Amino acid sequence: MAAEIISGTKMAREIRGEVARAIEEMTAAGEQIPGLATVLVGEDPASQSYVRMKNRAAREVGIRSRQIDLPDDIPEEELLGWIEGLNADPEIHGILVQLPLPDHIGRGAVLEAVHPGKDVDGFHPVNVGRMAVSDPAALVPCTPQGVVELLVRSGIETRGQNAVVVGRSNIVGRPMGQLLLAENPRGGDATVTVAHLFTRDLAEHTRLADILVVAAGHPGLITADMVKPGAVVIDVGINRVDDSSREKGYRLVGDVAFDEVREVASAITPVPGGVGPMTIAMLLSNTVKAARGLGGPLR
Ligand code: NAD
Ligand code: L34
Repeated sequence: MAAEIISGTKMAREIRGEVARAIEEMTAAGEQIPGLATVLVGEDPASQSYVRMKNRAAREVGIRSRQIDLPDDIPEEELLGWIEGLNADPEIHGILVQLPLPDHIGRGAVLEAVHPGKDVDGFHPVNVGRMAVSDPAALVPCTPQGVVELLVRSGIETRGQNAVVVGRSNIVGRPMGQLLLAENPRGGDATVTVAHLFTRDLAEHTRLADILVVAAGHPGLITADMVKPGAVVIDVGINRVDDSSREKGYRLVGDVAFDEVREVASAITPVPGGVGPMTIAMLLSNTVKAARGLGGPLR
């Protein structure tokens, strides 16, 4: 049995249409046009490309977006000054500081400097805490929120299912586990295991998964023998592997050995075209939520 391939590209397009309509309604009602600021420190090519895609997607749905490019050697204090300026700017409702940051900059200090009501990445401790207690005012990190949307809109039941998340980062794995665990019939109510680098026997856990979400950053980590027949497999990983047959010299692959796992799973997301586009769609949706004053203490 070959798995159904869940298209994140197609679903993200639908969500972007919904966001565009919501913005039309807001502006027709005389509300403010949502504004997003993306902050990019340094010149990492992957980060540049993601930030460019985010700004383009924002403009396409009618969000006013502003990209702030800062040099790699910017002092932390100066970066914090930029964030303070954006916090105070009434035209900016969402602020995103692209990660990773250079080593000399304290990531915690930067993420805490963003006003929680403008924190469209959901990385501020206030939003992390709000999400942990299922407060509807939480701004929720885009990637795990995108995975929940993928599951729900594909009609995949999470309630009572065994969900296994591979990876425990603050950006993906940990919030993913919390969303699946939340008391929520919409993408929650699962029995959750979060595995990581120190998990003794990874396959022992993944084989129990009805829903397997993989965010490890390790190409080919999940092979067919690690997947229960009929499981739903969501591949968050984005890895560049050398490929001289491509113009760019590389291609993108996930963390799942796609060709073999699709033979045992009931549904699977591809890379590219899976979770990535959903991350961007959720950023747009979070920006509208923030502009409506529904996120954090601005509510
Ligand atoms: P990270 O490096 O911060 O975290 C990786 C996690 O995986 C860690 O918790 C680690 O313990 C675990 N891990 C690593 N190797 C493992 C192994 N062999 N067995 C078990 N656990 C292991 O990375 P991240 O920021 O969470 O990103 C993970 C992957 O997802 C990367 O490929 C990244 O590019 C991708 N990503 C994709 C999107 C998207 O929108 N699709 C968004 C963010 C990250
Ligand atoms: N602050 N930093 C912050 N927020 C984030 O949410 C991110 N991330 C990760 C890196 N740093 C961040 C992203 O947005 C990774 N990430 C991301 C977003 C989108 C895509 C990939 C990663 C994406 O759309 N990927 C496309 C392929 C794009 C290509 O061809 O290069 C896909 O189809 O998967």
